[in-house]
Order: sequence, then C-alpha cells, then structure tokens
Amino acid sequence: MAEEVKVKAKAAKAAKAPKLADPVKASIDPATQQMISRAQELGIDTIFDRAQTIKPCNIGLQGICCKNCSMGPCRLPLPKGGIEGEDTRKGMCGATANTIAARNFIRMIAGGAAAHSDHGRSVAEVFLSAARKESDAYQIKDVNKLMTVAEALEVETKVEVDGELQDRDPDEIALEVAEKALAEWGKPEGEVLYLKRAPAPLYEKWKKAGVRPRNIDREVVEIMHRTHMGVDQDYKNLMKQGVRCSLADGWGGSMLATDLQDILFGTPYPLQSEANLGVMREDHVNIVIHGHEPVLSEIIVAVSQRKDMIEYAKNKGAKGIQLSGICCTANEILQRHGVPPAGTFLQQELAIITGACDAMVVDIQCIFQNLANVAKCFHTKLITTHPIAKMEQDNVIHIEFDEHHALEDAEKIVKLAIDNFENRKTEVMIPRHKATQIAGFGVESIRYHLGGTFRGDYFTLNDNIINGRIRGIAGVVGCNNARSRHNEAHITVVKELIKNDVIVLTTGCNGIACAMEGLLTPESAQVYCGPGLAEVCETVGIPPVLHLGSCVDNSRILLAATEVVKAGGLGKDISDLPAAGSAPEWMSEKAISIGQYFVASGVYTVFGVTLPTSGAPVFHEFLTKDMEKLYGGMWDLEADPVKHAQKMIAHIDKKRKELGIDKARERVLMDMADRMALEA
Ligand code: SF4
Ligand code: MSK
Repeated sequence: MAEEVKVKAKAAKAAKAPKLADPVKASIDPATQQMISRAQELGIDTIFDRAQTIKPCNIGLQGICCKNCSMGPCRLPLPKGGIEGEDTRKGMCGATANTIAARNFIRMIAGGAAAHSDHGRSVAEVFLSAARKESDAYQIKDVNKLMTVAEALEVETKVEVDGELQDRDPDEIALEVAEKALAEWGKPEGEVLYLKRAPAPLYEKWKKAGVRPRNIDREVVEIMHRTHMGVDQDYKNLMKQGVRCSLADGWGGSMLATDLQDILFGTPYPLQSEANLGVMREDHVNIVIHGHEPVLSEIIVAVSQRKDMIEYAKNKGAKGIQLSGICCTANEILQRHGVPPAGTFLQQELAIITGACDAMVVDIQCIFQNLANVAKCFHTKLITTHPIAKMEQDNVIHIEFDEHHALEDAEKIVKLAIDNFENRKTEVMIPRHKATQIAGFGVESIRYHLGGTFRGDYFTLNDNIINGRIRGIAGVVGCNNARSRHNEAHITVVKELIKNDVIVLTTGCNGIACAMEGLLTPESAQVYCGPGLAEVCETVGIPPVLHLGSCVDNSRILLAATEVVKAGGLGKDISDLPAAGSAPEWMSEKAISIGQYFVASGVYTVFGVTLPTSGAPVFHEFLTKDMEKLYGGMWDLEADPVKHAQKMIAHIDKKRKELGIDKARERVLMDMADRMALEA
C-alpha cells in the first residue's frame, strides 16, 4: 500500500506543472514581460522559466569544486560559521580551496580569451583572403585604420624609391598586416605586439610582473597545462598566468578582431537606430542575426538591401526585409549599418516567440541550444553557419560559411528566409516597445566629438574631467544573467553613474539594454544626468552613454583610456585615471577574461551577481585587494546595483583626490548652486 502511494506521489510530482517565471519579476522591460507571458500562454518554456526550476550548485557557485581528475569531483564547502584559524580543507590530492578556486577561475579566463581570440583569428583569416584578393565579398574599406594598425604591427608604410621615401601600396601593406596579425596567435618568440600600445608605465608594470603574453594561443594552452591535475598549486602563480592570458585577449585577440573588422567593414561612426523587439515588423520578412562574428552578417546586410532581394520579398507578399540582431553580432551590424538590435542575450528565444521571425541566423557564442526547440513550435528556420558551432536538433539547418563563397552563402540564407515568410503559422505578436538610439562611437569618434575643433585630441574630454563637469569615466559592459532580473542592474548602475556626472562607455548586452531604456540619446542627458555631464552632452551633442560596440570592442575602451592618459593632466597611467569598470549582470567566461584584463590594465572593476571565488577567502582577497599593488586595478563584487555604482564613484573620487582635482569639482558645484540660488 505504502509503495502504491509512493508511486502515485511520484507520478503526481512528475505531472505537476513546471514552475513559471513571474514576467514582472523576471525583467524590467515591458516588451520582455509581454513575450514571457506569451510564451507561457503558448506552453513554451523560456530561460526565465527554467531559472525557476534549475538551481545552481552552491559549492560550484563559490568556485570550490574541482573535477580536474577522476578521483573527484572534490567539493570543499566552507564550514558553517566560516573559517576560524587555519583553513584545513583539501581535496583528495591535497589541493587547497585557494588552488581549486584559482584553477577554476583561470580556466574561465582561458575559455573567454579563447572565444574572443578565435573570433579574432577567423577575422584575420578572412582579412588575409581579402588582402590576397581571393574573395570579391571583402575589400579594404578603411585605409587610415590600415595605416594605424600597420604601425602597431611594425609593418612599414613607406618605401624608399630612388633615395626618396614614398607611400607604400596599401594592398602590399594589407598583405603584410594580415600575415603579421595571424602570426600573433602562434609566433615562436617575442611578445604580443599590441602591448606597446599601452601607456609606457603600464607596459613596464607588466614587464616587471612577468606577465607579457608571448603569443595568444600559447597563453590559453599554458592555462590548460598549469591547471591539469598536479601542476601549478600556488594561487598567486596561477593568477600570474591568468593575467597573462587575459592580456593576450584584451591587448591581443580582441584588439586585433576590432581593428581588422574596422579595416574590412569600416570604422564605426555615430548613427541613429532603434532597439528592442518592437523593431521587428509583421509585414516584412524578419531575419534575426545572432552571435558574435560579423564576417557573414556583413554580407547578409548587403544582400538583404539589394533591390532584387527586396523585389523577391515583395513577390512573396512581404513589404520588404527587416534585419535585426541579438547579442554582439547585433552590435557589430548596428555600429556599422544602423541595423537595430531586437534584444539582449536573454531575449533570443522571445524573438522567435513573436511568430514573425522567418529566419534566425546564428554564428558563435551566447546562443541557446533551446532556440532549436522554440523554433520547432513556429515556422522559423534556425540556421547555424559556423563550422565550430552546430546543434544536434534535426530542425536546424546548417549553411557553412566560407569567405570564398560568402556572397552565395548570404544569398541562400536571405532567400530561405523570404521563402519562409508565407509559412507563418501562429498569430504574430510583436511587442510595440522600441527606443531610438545613437550608437557607433569609438576611439576616433570620441576624439572628433570631444576633442574640440582646434585641439583635435582628447584634451576637451580631459579638461572637462579636470574642471569636474565630468566626474569620471566608467566602462559598463557585459551580459544578462537569468539569475537576476533582466536589465535591472544594467540600467540602475548606469543611471546612478550618469546622475553623478560619470560618463559611461558601454559595449555588449549592456549597450543594448541602455539603448532599450533610451539612454543612448543626447536628449537623455537632460533627464538623467547630473548638471556637469548634462552640460557637456548638450554642448557637444552626445549621449551620456557612448555605445562602443561588441564584446571584442572592449579593446576600444582600453585604447580610449590610453588616449585620455596621452592627452595629459590626468596622471601617467590608466590606473591614475578617475575611471572604473563594471559588469552588472555578467554570465560568460568571456566576462571573466574581460574583467581580468581591465584589472591588469589598472582599472578598478566591479562585478554584479556573484564571483566564483567566495568559497576561497584568501584567493578572493588576493583578487579584490592585493592585485591593486601589482597592476593598479582590482576586482570587486557588489550585487546591489546602487551600491555597485556608488563603489565605482567612490573609487573615481579617490583618484580625483590623488590627482588633486577634487577641489575643482567643488568649485564647479558651487558655481551651479550659486546660479540656482540666483535664479531662485
Ligand atoms: Fe580532487 Fe585533486 Fe582531482 Fe581536483 S585534482 S578532483 S582536488 S583529486
Ligand atoms: S553578447 S558575452 S551575453 S555581453 Fe557579447 Fe551579451 Fe555577454 Fe554574450
């Protein structure tokens, strides 16, 4: 009898409806809330629902589970009440909590650096093929940028003819740049060449600490070796390699990806667009492009704008073709073509649930495998395009991209989407919500907008920081995380910063979140900024939040910070600047790599959600305190978004004080107060 009851209870439990997310608690964005409800109505689970049922392992969350050999997994939970006296926890082999947490942490750096850098390598290969003129689809678009990159890669841009120096043929330069760039991944000796682009004192710090990456691939491989069972068992030494690998990403693979993309596809300049699911159009063929690598999506943009394709779409009953994006491929085609993002990382399933997505084209990184299950419920063609990123589900179409037939690939994809328009089977529901944005900033356009007509460099920006109108600079970047309310921390942190006159540079999903909130418009300055920043934004006509592109484009933030140092008056190194970094809703290994290269470049960097280090307090303290002595930057963790921003502001104020410019700010504030008093 008891057995029968047990069986019945088990069956009842299995049949119990899965726990569903509360749309309002899951996201601050009305379009997202609407589509979560829609999915629930249709009985389709999304990541928001899955976050209700799948709970993270508390030990893994704290970074203290090792599964690097088959004697484990060894889990080292913190004793109740914390550690008093010596920390005696150890794994089967004796590995301490510090060793385990550090090994896990730097394996995340390796994963992140590999992802960014392999993306860079793919771009470099396409670049080489363009330089060799093997493909009609790609040409050198930005010759100025080619010259800058040539100089950084030690490629001659002049040639001696009859005793006179003359400009070298750009095609020849491009070929040598391509070869030099590709060599950065695996050259047998020397160091990553871009390190020399950093301020000299920072380069010297890296040299002294022994963390200059030798080549990009080697640093990733060495992490895998050092973290293998029984190799490096000193958390400080492990982190040394973690730093070296992260620098190979930020000042190597990512920076090369950004530069080579700019040369091939054009350096972005500010342009107007929109953001959020409302950019999709019911009466158009909707193609949503998702992932990170823009080499194919660039061609898809060109093909879908062609007259013959638009005519073809019209013949099929659509009014045209609407392209939109998710994640960083979205940011790439936004910053160069104004193609609007349909949403951030957490909205990818929702774009299909509109019922209006005729094709979702994915390349690499941040793509949910569940997209295939969602696509099955609709007419949507889900197309994978990268040889290293396929899906096992049988409804997924694989059209493998190759730069040698990029045009044919893009045409095939766009046609497939158009042909699919008439197959829509569910009632379409596209949320109305969308916001206007100005995106496409970069090192060059900041110089143009904030450089001033006559001085033509970063002087005006620096002057405004020195006089206190701009209190400091923040880089706020990174993902969404289904463990926290979608976009809430992103928006709260950014609003708190700009309210306090801190100008924000954004990339990745934070950029999309800010766009959805309307923060990427010059007009938002009057609504959300402190008086100083509002005045600067109004004078030069920029938003208080400058969108610098995708995840690999965090390298633009490093170079912008270097330009600020070079312009003078704010110290000699990035670590002297009144600046801070943040990833309020991070989730990916790439974010850990980015965080680490920010820190190693001298930036105080605060992460939200959680850090996988809390189970090893000594190692955690090494990251959040001791690292500052080595590199001038350090990690911090703060889940509360207001406190998170306040910590960044406190750091900015500390740096202002050290620079002796804290007084200037008081004077400016008094001027404002005086003026207001007069008006009263
Ligand atoms: Fe356990 Fe050591 Fe093996 Fe890790 S390497 S699983 S701590 S025995
Ligand atoms: S896409 S890495 S969720 S920012 Fe670059 Fe967004 Fe993070 Fe992917």
